[in-house]
Amino acid sequence: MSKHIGIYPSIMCSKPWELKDYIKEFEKIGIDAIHFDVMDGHFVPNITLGTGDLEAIRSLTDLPLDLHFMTEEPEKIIPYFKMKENDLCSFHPETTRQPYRLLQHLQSKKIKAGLAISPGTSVEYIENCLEVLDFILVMAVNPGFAGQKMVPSHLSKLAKIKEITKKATHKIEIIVDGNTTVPNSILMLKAGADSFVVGTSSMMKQGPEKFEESYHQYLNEISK
Ligand code: S6P
Ligand code: MG
Repeated sequence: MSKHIGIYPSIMCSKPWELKDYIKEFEKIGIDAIHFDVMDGHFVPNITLGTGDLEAIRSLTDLPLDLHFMTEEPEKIIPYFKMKENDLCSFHPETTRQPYRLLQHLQSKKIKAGLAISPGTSVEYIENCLEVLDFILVMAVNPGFAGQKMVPSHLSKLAKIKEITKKATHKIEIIVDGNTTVPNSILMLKAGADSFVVGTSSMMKQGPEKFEESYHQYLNEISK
C-alpha cells in the first residue's frame, strides 16, 4: 500500500466569499487539516488571520486545524486561539526565548506541536527539541506571503531535516509549506516530505469549484 500523503489546504488563499464552499469541499474529500496562517506584521511583513477567523471556521467544520504562527512571542498570542485536541500548532523557534517549553506546553494540551523552519533558520533548533516535536513545518519560501517561489536551498535543507528526525525514537511528520506545485512536490517527497500545505501553486488556484478535481490530479501526479 502506498503511504498516506497529508494534505493541508492553506485557508489564507481563500477569498472571504469562497470560505464556506472551500470548507464543504474539504469535508467531502476528507483533507487532513486546514492550514491557518497567523501573521503579525512584525515577524513577517504581512498581517493575516486572527481569532475571529478561527471562530468562523470552527463554526463551519470539525476538521482539525493546523495553526502556523508567524508572530513575535507566540507564547503570548497562542492562548487567545481556541485549539482542540488533535489540532496542530507550529511557531518559528527564533521568535520565542523558550521554544522547548512552548512545545511541551502544547503537547500537554494534546495539541500536535511543531517547529516552523524558515530557509534561514538553523536546524539545530530541531536537534534540541527532538523529543517534544510531533511535526516540522519546513518552509520552502520565506514566510509572509502566498504565491512565492521555492528557494534554491530548500531541497537540501529538507533532506538534512529528514536525517535529523531519524534520530528520534518516534515518528516526526515533515510538512512542507510554500510553492508545492506538482513538480516541486515530487522532488520534496524524494527529499523526505510526508505532507504538503497546498495553496495558490496547486489546489487553491482556481476556486472551490475546481478544488476536488485539482486535489485528485495533484495526488495522482505526485504518487506516480
Ligand atoms: C506563507 C504561508 C503559507 C502560504 C502557502 C500558500 O508565509 O505560511 O502557508 O499560505 O504557502 O501556498 P502557495 O502555493 O501560494 O505558496
Ligand atoms: Mg503557513
